[in-house]
Amino acid sequence: MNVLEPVSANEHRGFDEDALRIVRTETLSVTAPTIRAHKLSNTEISNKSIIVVRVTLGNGAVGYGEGSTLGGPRWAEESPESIRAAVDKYLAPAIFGQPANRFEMLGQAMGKAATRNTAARAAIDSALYDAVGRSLDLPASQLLGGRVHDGFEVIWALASGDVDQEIEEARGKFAAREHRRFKVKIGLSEPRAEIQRLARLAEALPDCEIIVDVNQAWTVAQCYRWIPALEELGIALIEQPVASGDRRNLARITERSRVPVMIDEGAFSVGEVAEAGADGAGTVLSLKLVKSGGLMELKRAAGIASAHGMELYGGCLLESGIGAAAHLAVFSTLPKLHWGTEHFGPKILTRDLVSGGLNFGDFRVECPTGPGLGVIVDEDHMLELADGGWRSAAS
Ligand code: MUC
Ligand code: MG
Repeated sequence: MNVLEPVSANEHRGFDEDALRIVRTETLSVTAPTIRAHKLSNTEISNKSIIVVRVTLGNGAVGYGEGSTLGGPRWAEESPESIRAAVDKYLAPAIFGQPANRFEMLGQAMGKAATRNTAARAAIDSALYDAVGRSLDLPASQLLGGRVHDGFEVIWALASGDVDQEIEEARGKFAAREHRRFKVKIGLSEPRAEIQRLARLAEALPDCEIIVDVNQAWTVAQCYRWIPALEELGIALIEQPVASGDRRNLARITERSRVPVMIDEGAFSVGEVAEAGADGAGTVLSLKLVKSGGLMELKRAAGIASAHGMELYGGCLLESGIGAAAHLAVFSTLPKLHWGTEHFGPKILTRDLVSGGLNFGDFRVECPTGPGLGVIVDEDHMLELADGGWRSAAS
């Protein structure tokens, strides 16, 4: 079907839903090395574990999705092993044989088959949008409401913990016009030492914006004591300072802080986002597929947060180009993404899993415009990094 050919009044082309039925779902476990150690308050990685999902439709179209984790089941409950098991054993069988274009219906079926397991569900959902988009010759963003934005300013994370290395890295990124906004991962050592590290960074990077991610490492008392110092340094945003389950205290901290506070690990489901919004637990929400469990659901989370007056931030979990493209498809359709995005993941890998379709430059990442997720997946490279080959899910 040529979508550019005009259709006369009353003519109905439709499309063959039968051809879009899911005939196969496979998983591949990939370990992709990173260019340097990436340290968070609760984990450190030098290799990124990724579960790639490949869905094949009756018409032969293939779509890819990515299940992301950081350091096993540490950033959240899911691990590469649990994602693969959930896809193979529960999620893929729940949607086998169904028309892949019924995204909402399949999302419901997956939600019934597995509670939470949002990274696994998002990986399949991304693959469905990719395969259906390729079948209809439409970008996934078109299936999500159509593009509002062509690209976004992209943030880079400084996370080696070695301030001299971080200054050199950031200066290099700035000079190359790749990044001028930096997220510093803190909570690695005592707050006083972190403030000194941040002061060095702020002094060395006068034309850059700095935000911090505490990844739940601070107590409420530490927040009260040290957030004023962050404010003095001109830090633009504080991400998830306290434990994810402690939304009440996050609300108290948000109320007291003059620096905006972002909720990340503390709000996964739309219900949690609604509660955070109603309680004032953060004035910014980090949007992530691993939290929402699907592309449309991510869009819903954005809508609910916006209705509560929260600003939106395009979060990541260091996804490769596959996962980054899935996020950008959604982000591109949002009325506003106030803080831009941090999808630097493809560039922290020594080599991305995609060989084309995703372009970075001039401090921005452009949203892919090709069919499906719009990226060219490098299967050969993925297989080189894979632990075994593709595994077929139960049907
Ligand atoms: C997180 O908590 O935001 C995203 C970027 C990064 O450096 O860590 C992740 C996880
Ligand atoms: Mg975070």
